[in-house]
Amino acid sequence: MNGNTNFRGIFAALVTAYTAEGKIDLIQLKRLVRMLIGQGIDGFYVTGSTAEVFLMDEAERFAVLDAVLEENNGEKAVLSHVGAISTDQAVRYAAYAQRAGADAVSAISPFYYHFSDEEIISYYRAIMEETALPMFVYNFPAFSGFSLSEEILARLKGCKNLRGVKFTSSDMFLLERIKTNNPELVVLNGYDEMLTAGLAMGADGGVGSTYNCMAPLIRRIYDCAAAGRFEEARACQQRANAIISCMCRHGVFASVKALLELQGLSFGGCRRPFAPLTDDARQELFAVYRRYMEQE
Ligand code: MN9
Repeated sequence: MNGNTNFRGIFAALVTAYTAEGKIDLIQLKRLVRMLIGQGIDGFYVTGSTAEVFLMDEAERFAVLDAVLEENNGEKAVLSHVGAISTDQAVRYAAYAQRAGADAVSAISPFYYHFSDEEIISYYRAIMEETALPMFVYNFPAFSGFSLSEEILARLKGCKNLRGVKFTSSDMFLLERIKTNNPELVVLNGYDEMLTAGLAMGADGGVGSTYNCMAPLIRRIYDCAAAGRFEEARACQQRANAIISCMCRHGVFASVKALLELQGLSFGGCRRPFAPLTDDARQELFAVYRRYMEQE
């Protein structure tokens, strides 16, 4: 462990780099980690949705985590996403993250089969009881089909390593209720386009895919909000959202990777069935990005 256990601030949900042959490119990934540290990121969220984790095999998952930990070298907090559809797999991934030296784990709820609340609670309990790392429950109803509630969270609080929630939902009322009623938990905002709103409602920071390619602007949003300067935070958010809106239209992860090209990194596209970006999309993204990031 790095000893980076504050977990507040802005965490890049790292994208995955591929070589021309479709293998994971750990050299480019490490370059991104180094670049983001230089741009003032507070930490990394590794092998999450943004990393296309469900299109990766187990060995790749572990190799990505190892590479990030190696490059990070204890400088920033590293949260390792260990979620899976199987409790046993998630426990195994969490055990690996602990051995490898991650600072915390996070897990999406098991999906696809519409597991009951009881089954989902037992999944989280198993991960927390069978590994020692702090846990961030990943609430992402739009993709997982499961929505965290205050009641379920209260039941998970019986586990001493529950540390917080990665909250990817636009239900700002629920975000506020969770933080206000559980001030000891760290709440990390998940939709980048709503970061200012999340921070205004009490979030301690954010995790985001778009942070990979616009960390300086996200840093300003966070710093302004932390200083209570919400007008300025909102102005930065409006610029970020002009870019995010274009990214959402063309596919967020492929767009992040294309925009990293502007910073000299070569990440390739996304794995199938994600579609490649068209040339028109790429040109539009570059133009919007240059227009709204140039003031940074
Ligand atoms: O980590 C990300 N969610 C996903 C959170 O990747 C599914 C967000 O950063 C979104 O990509 C972003 C765009 O909607 O807010």
